[in-house]
Amino acid sequence: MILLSLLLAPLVSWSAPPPAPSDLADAGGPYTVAAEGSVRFDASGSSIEACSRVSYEWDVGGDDSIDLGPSSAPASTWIAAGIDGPWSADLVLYVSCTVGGSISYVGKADTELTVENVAPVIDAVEAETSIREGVEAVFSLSFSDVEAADTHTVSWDLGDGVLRTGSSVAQTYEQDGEYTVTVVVADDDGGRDSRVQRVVVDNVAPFIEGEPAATARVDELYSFEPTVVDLGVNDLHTWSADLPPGASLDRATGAISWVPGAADGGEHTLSLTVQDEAGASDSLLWTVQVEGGGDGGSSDGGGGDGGEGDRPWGDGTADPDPWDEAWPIAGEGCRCSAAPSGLLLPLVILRYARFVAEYLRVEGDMDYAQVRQSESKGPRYGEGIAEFFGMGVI
Ligand SMILES: [Ca+2]
Ligand SMILES: [Ca+2]
Ligand SMILES: [Ca+2]
Ligand SMILES: [Ca+2]
Repeated sequence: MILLSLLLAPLVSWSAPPPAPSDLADAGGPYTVAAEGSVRFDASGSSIEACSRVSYEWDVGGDDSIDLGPSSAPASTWIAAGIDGPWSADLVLYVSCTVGGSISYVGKADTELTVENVAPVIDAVEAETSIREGVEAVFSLSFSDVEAADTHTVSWDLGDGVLRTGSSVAQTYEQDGEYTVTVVVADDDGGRDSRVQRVVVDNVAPFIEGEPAATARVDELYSFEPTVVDLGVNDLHTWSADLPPGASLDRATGAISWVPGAADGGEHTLSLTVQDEAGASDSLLWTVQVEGGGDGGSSDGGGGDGGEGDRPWGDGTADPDPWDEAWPIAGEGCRCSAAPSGLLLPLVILRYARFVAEYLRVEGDMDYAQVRQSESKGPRYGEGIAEFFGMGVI
């Protein structure tokens, strides 16, 4: 033993003392990185001064499987690919130190590595550019999340008390007005994104249903009880009329009653107008021939609401297609027939024929009013509707 010490003494005096393995490795950290993000592991705090050659290796998860290295550089970049945050694990650093020709030491150090969940991101919210009361509109959301393993829920507050879930939802606003729509997408780890948008819902004009009789008899009751169709649920309506003397209007229902006297014989022009709360209106203008009196042939020519100048085709000629003109844009005249009285009956027949034809085409659960709006009349009162998402976040 003494002899061996004497033999080694010259060698020890020529080399620096090797570092103790417990002081060799310094893993830095702890480290935190977002899912799919990158992080730089830094072992530059290791005590390698006495090493002639150094090698660094990193084991993510501490499972004895090397994920980075070996490398001669103390720092290495690691990407949290394919990991569903939140997730955490041990990060183990191995430092191999060579001293001189063949004497090596391996140091080991631990730290903590955390991969955080990444919130989803809303890419776009889409809806029809024009939304009308009583008409179904579809809202849809597109979003992204870097973590493929995450699941998501999409929640909508449509601003009228209606809540829905799903990437695409259907909504029917019962009334015109402005609504604030809030959509939230959330992942299963608590990450979320939201967007708030203003929606402008346009009013739809009411429409008078019913066909008044074209003839009346002296001393007999002539009556007409219209109904009003309005896609705006609970829209309140007001009625007005231009009637012969003696005729009366029920302003709550639009019902007209009249008992012509002997002096009322001949042709009379009547008009009836209904208006909703937003000021959109519909009018009927028709003639009644009073028979049975001795004073036939007179015409009071009472004129309709706004006069013929307001009519879409108010030049005294027959409307080429009275059905298509039947839904005026709010404030743009009336649905009135300016045709000569001899053409009135054919126009009435034509209108009813179109009515029946349209009704028979109804499919599914769409009601008559919806079909008329969506297929026949929709574009006519769809103007002035604000853009939906072009208005930006509020
Ligand atoms: Ca996640
Ligand atoms: Ca996520
Ligand atoms: Ca309305
Ligand atoms: Ca309305």
